[in-house]
Amino acid sequence: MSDVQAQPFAFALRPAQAALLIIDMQRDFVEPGGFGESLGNRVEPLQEIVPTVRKVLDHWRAIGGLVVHTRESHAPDLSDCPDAKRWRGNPSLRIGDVGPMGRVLVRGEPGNQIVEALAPVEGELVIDKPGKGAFYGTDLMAQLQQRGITQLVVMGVTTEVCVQSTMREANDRGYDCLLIEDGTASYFPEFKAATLAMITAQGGIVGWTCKAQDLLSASV
Ligand code: TIU
Repeated sequence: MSDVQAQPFAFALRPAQAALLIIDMQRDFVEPGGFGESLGNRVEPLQEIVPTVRKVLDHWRAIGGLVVHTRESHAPDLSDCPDAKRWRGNPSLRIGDVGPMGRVLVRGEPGNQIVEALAPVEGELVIDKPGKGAFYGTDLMAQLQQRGITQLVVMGVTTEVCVQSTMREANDRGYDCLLIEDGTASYFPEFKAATLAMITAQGGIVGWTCKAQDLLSASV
């Protein structure tokens, strides 16, 4: 056990029972020409966290911890994409449309791959998720239970959408979650700040947050 300096108070990390959960660091959101940009967003704030996510990923790999990557993705026939999700708003590219990186948010397409710097390696789990939360419509919980995981160290994008949804789902399922502040990003800096604040408010109502360096400095 190792105490990580965190908000709203120290996080008692048990590395053998903890997984590193990296949410949706896929080209669709992080690179120009993808779904994120089609919604009218600038992707630069998401690109900026890649080196920090990599640093924590390298550390986690070095200590032999379980790594779980997720991708927001749909089946090629879009059978797992509700009409409400596909037709909402007025994006320049809808889910399933062909864009510069193939079909948007469709499994197996180039844009659906995790960015090269963070690509999964053998032995790491990759969870394809049709929703914003990583537990909805996936076997994530069964995979974690099989491995005795009770704590999640969370990074990825976007802070207030898929990261927060996943942390809330995890919280309700009994997981302690520690979000790496500089390992998560939003297209809207003010939404990121608000999300970090609401996670740790009320005695950690959703979980904990800390800087990447706080995790790396904790002796494990
Ligand atoms: N649009 C946005 O901020 N996020 C998403 O659509 N998905 C994820 O957060 N992964």
